[in-house]
Amino acid sequence: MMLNIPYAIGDLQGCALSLDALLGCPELADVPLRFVGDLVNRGPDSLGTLRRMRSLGNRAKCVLGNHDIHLLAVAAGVRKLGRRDTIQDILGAPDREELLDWLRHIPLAREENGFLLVHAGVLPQWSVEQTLDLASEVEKLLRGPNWRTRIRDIFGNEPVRWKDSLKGDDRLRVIVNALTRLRFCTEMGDMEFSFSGPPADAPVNYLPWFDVPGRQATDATVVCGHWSALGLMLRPDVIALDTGCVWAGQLSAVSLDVPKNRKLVQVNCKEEGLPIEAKE
Ligand SMILES: [Mn+2]
Repeated sequence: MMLNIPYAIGDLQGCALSLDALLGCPELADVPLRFVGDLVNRGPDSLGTLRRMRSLGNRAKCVLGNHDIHLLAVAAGVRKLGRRDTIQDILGAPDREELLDWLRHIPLAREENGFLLVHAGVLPQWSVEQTLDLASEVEKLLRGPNWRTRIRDIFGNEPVRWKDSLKGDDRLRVIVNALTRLRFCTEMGDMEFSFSGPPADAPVNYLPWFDVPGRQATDATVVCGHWSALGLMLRPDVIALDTGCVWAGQLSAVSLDVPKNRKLVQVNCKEEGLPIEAKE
């Protein structure tokens, strides 16, 4: 029997109809599925998306995105709903607690066959091994008995620079921010969170995290989403998959194979009435 190669899928953000359409493509029949996070928010059906994801069982494996962690924090009562949030349906659902428990057990990084999945990025100082170890420090907090109070402490933009000697909440905040929010950093790895535009418009002295010279985690291909203004990027060392489905773009899937054999499958957004290219 042929082993099916997994497909990695970009940011869903509550676009359940687009997920249905993508999973209906013949190339994706019976293949393992890997999701780069931001399953919920901004789109019209966050609840339906989470229920579908959970029902995929072991066929689908994910990493957490910033919107997924925001949902957990709102549910825990430590963050307020934003004006543009569309996660209220989950908060009021009869199966809310099962969905939240399922969500908070999803890791922030996964390694599989030479691919490293994260939602946003990997700091230039981090190896693949260190990235997985650091992710597990946050996973422990989210899976722990006090997650509802502790999750408050992993929000915030500071500190912007990683040091191995960081301790406590500062340490966890840098880990969460790199893995779930990073787009641009300096050559020293200082992170920037205010600008979400394309690489060509990078703020002075900042560059995309994956273009920092001497980046350590190059023995795996990093697979990520989070950056719709970057869009689809297929390089030997990085696969970026956020093609702005929730901004009336596409939902994209790429087979996790050697570069020359990678297959791309895309569906146009199936959701009605979404703002076009209102990128964030
Ligand atoms: Mn994101």
